[in-house]
Amino acid sequence: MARRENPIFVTCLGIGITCTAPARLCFADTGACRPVDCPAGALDEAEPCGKDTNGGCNSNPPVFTVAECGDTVCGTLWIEDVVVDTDWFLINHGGGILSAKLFSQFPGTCYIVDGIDGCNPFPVGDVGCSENGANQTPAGNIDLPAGEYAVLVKLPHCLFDGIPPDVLCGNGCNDYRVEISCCPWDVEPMGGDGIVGITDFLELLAQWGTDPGGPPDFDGDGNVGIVDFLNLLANWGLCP
Ligand SMILES: [Ca+2]
Ligand SMILES: [Ca+2]
Ligand SMILES: [Ca+2]
Ligand SMILES: [Ca+2]
Repeated sequence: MARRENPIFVTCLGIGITCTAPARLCFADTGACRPVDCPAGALDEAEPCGKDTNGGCNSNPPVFTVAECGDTVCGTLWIEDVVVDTDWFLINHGGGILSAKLFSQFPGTCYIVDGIDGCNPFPVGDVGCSENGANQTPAGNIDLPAGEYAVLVKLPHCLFDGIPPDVLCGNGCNDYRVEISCCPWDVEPMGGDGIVGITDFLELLAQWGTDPGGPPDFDGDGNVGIVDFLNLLANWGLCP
């Protein structure tokens, strides 16, 4: 259980991170949170709102929800009084690209975390951001050696500055979905189908010349172009 005033990964990991998420809840802007779809076959976080049974390196002893590449996980995140929920999904990664895409009702952040063995955690790759039910930036998207990593979902540090809005359970703004992928070229259909093929190529064409803030801008240069096309071609076929 992480305490708001000194939670290991709530303060440390958030410092210096700029998400476009406003420092208040989405429903403060719109009057209602946009729903987040949870597709059939998704993994349930198996942690009721108000509990923290997968607090990872914020818990003693550390405790994780086990997930794997290709999993979509549906869960909730909450704050109450001085306690904040952090959700840690343990991935036994076979090596290669690892990324996670968060879709949350609240302004949320997502990280690929290394140093899980012994719990000296540090983030690797890009910081993922999400709000109003939409993904802004995928987390990680980085080539990693085989080993244990965690996908961490938490509220951004900006929520702890000024007046912290309580993401109380039952306010209808707690839901999220996180898509864990070791195959960023598999962008279509949503969540991937395990194959890099023609539909993924068509999606790349549809986004040609744009900056989607993630795949299919595979090299992260802020533009979908020829390098991304060659990247996709090089990974044509079944996902690893
Ligand atoms: Ca949770
Ligand atoms: Ca948790
Ligand atoms: Ca595909
Ligand atoms: Ca690019």
